[in-house]
Amino acid sequence: MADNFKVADLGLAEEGRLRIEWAESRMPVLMALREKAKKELPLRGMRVAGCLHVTKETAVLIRTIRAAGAEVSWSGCNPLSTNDSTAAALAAEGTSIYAWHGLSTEEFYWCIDRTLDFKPTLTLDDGADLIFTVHAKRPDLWADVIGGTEETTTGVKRLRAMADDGKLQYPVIAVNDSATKWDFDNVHGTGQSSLDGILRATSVLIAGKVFVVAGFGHCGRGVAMRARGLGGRVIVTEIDPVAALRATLEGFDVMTMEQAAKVGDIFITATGMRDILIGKHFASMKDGAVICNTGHYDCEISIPELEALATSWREIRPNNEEFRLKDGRRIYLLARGRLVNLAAAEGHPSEVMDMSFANQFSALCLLAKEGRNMGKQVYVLPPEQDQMVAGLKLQTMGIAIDKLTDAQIAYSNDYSAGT
Ligand code: XFA
Repeated sequence: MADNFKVADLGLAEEGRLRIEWAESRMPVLMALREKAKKELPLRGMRVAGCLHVTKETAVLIRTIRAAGAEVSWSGCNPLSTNDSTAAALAAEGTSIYAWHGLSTEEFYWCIDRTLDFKPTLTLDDGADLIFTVHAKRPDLWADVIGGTEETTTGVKRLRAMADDGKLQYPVIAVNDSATKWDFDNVHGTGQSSLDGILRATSVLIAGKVFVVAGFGHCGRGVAMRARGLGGRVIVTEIDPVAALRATLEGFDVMTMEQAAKVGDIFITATGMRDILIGKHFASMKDGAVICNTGHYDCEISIPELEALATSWREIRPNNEEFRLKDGRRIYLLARGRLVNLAAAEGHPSEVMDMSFANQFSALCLLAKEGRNMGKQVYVLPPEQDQMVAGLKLQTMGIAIDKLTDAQIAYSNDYSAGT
């Protein structure tokens, strides 16, 4: 076989193909863009290097990029997110892919280097590792790269800092900042997958339980909505008065964590801040309380303080650890305080990735067409792009919406009518 890939086991390709086909059946927007691209070949002649989680959903994106006429070289952006059967299926169908589950830091950079040897004209990132490598180690590639895209908030933040310092060598589109990406990702992706993780790790009934959500940002709001939908009695804790008022007017009980700690059955942190659940909270929780995190880091729950209070510990089920306190009360910690939706479930559903990746694909097409005329800055996709993605999603769901009439458009543009 060709030497343009390195994966764990090519024998897993058939299993991988089935996974990818299942995802394709859940990702109608990307599939519609693929059908159109097969005819128009918007990426003809492009060489796309990607560094993004090798999942079945990413495979649907890769197949779409290739169908649009580009050659592709890929590596994973996280050592633990690579699905080996997906990687095998991609290698077997001719994608130059360097990814396997559990690779070391050294191997991670080796894989990135291989995708850059392919001399890309476009780069696609999740966390900006590929762009950073191009900038730090491969000045020889700068002239050929037309542009890049970035999937995450963290990556976009770093790239904006680079652009501000005048260090960015080519235009980058912040796919993260499209409404049809982060809004649906955070609210609906995190909302459902977090409940999914809690259910897989505990199999408890949510109905009737007091369900405490720390943080009412997009993620917390998604979790609170889904917990309520399953019949939970949902409490929200916040530090921001506006978010707290929003939660209150949406009908949630708002109180301090100190108050909530005494009454909660299930706690989930979604704040992006440290020390949300700490010793004094554990000390007042009810027997049997379940605690978990779906925020950005694994420091939202203070595990050292929980361990300090516990007299014994055991793993009672996968992703579910029982801590017994001195007075006999038990607290159940899910997924060691890491993201419960990744560790105990399967992350965002394919339907959510469909929208993110439709934006990724459109951003690549825009760069292929216009990138040479764009400055060395961080750009966001225009609002029409969000409307196109949302419109396609609705269409594939069989949902029609109204259009403004000419008279209505004239009315909305008419400022002579006064108040
Ligand atoms: C793994 C993703 C990360 C998987 C893959 C396999 C499984 C679960 C790690 C990831 C991200 Cl850091 O994919 C998840 Cl069994 N995703 C994105 C994702 N989430 N992210 C929830 O699913 C968004 C995010 C996160 C975690 C933003 C900021 C910080 C952390 C890639 C992906 N997911 C779909 C997987 N469906 C099987 O393709």
